[in-house]
Amino acid sequence: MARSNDEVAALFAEYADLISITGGDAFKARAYEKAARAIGGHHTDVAGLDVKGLQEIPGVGRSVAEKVVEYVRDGTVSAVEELRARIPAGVRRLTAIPTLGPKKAHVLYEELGIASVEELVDAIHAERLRDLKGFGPRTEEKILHGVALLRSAGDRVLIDVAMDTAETIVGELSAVTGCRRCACAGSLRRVRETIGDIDVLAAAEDSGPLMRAFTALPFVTEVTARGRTKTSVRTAKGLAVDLRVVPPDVWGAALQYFTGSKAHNIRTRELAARQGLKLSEYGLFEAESGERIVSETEEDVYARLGLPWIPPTLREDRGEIEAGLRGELPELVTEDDLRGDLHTHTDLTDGLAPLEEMVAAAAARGYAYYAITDHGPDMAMQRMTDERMLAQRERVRQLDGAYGRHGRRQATGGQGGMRLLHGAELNIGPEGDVDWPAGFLSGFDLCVASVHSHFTQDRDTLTRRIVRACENPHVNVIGHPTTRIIGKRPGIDADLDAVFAACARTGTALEINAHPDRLDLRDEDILRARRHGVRFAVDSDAHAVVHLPNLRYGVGTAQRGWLTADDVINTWPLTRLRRFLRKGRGR
Ligand code: DGT
Ligand code: CA
Ligand code: CA
Ligand code: ZN
Repeated sequence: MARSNDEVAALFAEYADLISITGGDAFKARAYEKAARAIGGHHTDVAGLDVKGLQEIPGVGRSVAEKVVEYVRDGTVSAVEELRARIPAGVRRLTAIPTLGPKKAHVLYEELGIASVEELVDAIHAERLRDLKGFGPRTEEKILHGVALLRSAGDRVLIDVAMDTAETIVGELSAVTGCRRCACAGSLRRVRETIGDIDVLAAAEDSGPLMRAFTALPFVTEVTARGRTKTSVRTAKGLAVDLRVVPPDVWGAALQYFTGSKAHNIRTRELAARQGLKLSEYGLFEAESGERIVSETEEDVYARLGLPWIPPTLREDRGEIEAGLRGELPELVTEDDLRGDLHTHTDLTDGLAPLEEMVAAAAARGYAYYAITDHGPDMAMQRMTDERMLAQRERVRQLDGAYGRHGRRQATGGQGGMRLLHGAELNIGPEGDVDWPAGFLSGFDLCVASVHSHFTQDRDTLTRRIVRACENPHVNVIGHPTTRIIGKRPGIDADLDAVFAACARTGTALEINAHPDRLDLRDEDILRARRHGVRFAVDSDAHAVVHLPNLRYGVGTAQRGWLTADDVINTWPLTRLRRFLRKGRGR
């Protein structure tokens, strides 16, 4: 389940918004925002810390610490409850509009009494915002665009949120007596970037105990449907979960059916029909006699249809059936194939953890190599200088090879320890230039370069800008290539095929940023890029130790883009990787 840290972080982020919405102290709001980030990224569970221990977390002062203790003890914080009581929930919903901050939400509520997204849209169309200070036609346009983004995201949640809950449920149900098998199905098993509802499948002779255990889970707040084979609930966070329980001998057919996608199932059913068979969640049947042929495992079902087992991440009817029939399914990259992470931060810039902590945690994950890529000086708020970067490089060289798989410093160093690469995340400026001149850049082992601003340039300018970055002999990876934030910011309007071609031509890899709110490149773009012969880097872009495991979502996304290990540079042995990073410039 989500650790208490995540709950506390969400609570403090809400508190910061509430302070702003109620016109409270801006400094205090910022302090809680900062505390939220620090606690969310902290590696030890705050539930186990006292006020003193909590204050050792950077950005956590006494009153923050006391609120954490109060939350862990009571499940609520009175200061937050007081503010919640003062403003309608609809006003808080306003702050979910990506283009509307809490300050503007405050003005709208105070001046016009607007207390819901619907009222806001009506007010804009009635031109009632025109008289407010700081709200021009341009703001109105931006707000409407934000509302559209919010609505297009619908009630779907990001994959990590759903995964945490789903894994807890599967864990709990697996322990129920009589449960023979239990697993996630649906879009979660296919690792889609957002999840509509969680589908859990279990196998048991008697579904009763499983259904009872399911509805009794502490975070289940509402039972929306109750039956012998299917029960649906809602969790405290508003997530919908379906549990289906089937007899053990139809496990495979049920898992195949409920994994979907719907489009994939339609194709498999057609395939069955053409062979005089009928496929359902209960098995594969002889159409005429109704006799069941197979149902126990997914492999059996696919095999009887003339197909190899198809990995769930491919089941979107994007050619997997045809490729399967021809015996040409790709051997997909897996998390085990990854030897390292090539885009990570430390507290030298906007990361939360010091270098040693990040490196120790990476080593404990069993990586063979790991790159530190803090921001360059062009992101002015990061206050990077040449001296600071070079001092970090010194420390990186000292730690190179010093950490073993146990995540601790080895006495001898070197032998078999994790290798460190010193890099940077460069900023691709409006013209496609980056932070440092070639002379300084040549000192890095690798450079990631990413767009962080000027998202709305015209298509030609954006395209030229990124192509120019690819042509820089020191740029090895284009970070989060489209810059989208799922549900919040659309990707930039560049000619991606031109970018992909430039990457292939120049030996620049495209990142698959594994952060669950980015997943950038996305699956469909990966499929396109792959046809250009581009290489990829699946990276966490970790800003804290707890972000390192996000790599799994990047791997899922890579699989959805049909990538093999050979397509992904951070599965390669270090010598091959280093050759790629030289990009033909003889370093
Ligand atoms: P979601 O929940 O919107 O993220 O997406 P899914 O794919 O999890 O969709 P969901 O929860 O409605 O259904 C789970 C799976 O059950 C779906 O992937 C395939 C199967 N399924 C559901 N309804 C149908 C249907 O009407 N026809 C077929 N062939 N399969 C269905
Ligand atoms: Ca679902
Ligand atoms: Ca469902
Ligand atoms: Zn980054």
